[in-house]
Amino acid sequence: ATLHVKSRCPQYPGSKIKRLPVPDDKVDWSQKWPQYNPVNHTDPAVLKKPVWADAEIGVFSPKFNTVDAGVDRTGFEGTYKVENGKPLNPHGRTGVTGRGLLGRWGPNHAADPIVTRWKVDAKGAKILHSVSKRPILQFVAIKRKDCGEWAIPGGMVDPGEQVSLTLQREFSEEALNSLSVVPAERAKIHERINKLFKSPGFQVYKGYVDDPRNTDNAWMETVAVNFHDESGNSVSELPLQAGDDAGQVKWVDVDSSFALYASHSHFLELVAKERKAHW
Ligand code: RP5
Ligand code: MG
Ligand code: MG
Repeated sequence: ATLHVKSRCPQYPGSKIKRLPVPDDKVDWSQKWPQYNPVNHTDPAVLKKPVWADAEIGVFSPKFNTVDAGVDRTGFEGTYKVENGKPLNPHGRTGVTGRGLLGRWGPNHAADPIVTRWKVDAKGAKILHSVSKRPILQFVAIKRKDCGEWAIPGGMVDPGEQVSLTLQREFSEEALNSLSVVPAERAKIHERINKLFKSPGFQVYKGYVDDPRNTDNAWMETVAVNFHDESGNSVSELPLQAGDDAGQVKWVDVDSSFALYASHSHFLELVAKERKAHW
């Protein structure tokens, strides 16, 4: 696995907190660092104990590496260590302890729907990239309100929720603004995209996400799934409208030079390879 980088970003998001800088050779927990003294930070919004957040360790001792009271605390990359009652980030040090902006101790599970189509000309013919000579994929991207970065319209899996539902729900909320329409409209959106999301999709990735919110004790994990509109007549015909934690939404050409949030660029690279598209 590659070293996490965004999980060591100097400025912790949504705060004035600066992470303790962790050099590459000290990321792995197996490297001795007796003086390691990270900053402890849990966002006030998390400490307020909203439904999506755990309580502080001490008053609360969840069972890690298992499904505990409906909350999936298993890691996608195997058993993670727990030290002094707190789970340890399986990808190593981040320079911050506590949960930061994340609600759960240990893994915080998300799902990322990667909706794609081919870039076509006015006659409907695939456009080939001038350099790679490969057809160009486009995917639905949202601009995150929290950091202004472009991203896949993903979101957290609710306790007990099927990942297939999270994928469709988050796409509807963030890229189609389903939360802001009357129930009858929502049902229509649901009906229109059901067909695309009913297909099993291509599972692109399942594991750790190098997310800037990660800490030594809390981190993001995701299942990224590609839903491809081959003929360009299903989702492609729906009007995109940003909603919930998305500020903007648009079709973006899949290309290695387009910067994306967390490890999302890596997921798109896997999609491009699979579909023999330009990268
Ligand atoms: C990333 O955070 C995941 O890949 C997913 O896209 C996202 C989920 O968090 P929210 O969008 O709910 O903030 O790590
Ligand atoms: Mg969301
Ligand atoms: Mg989201």
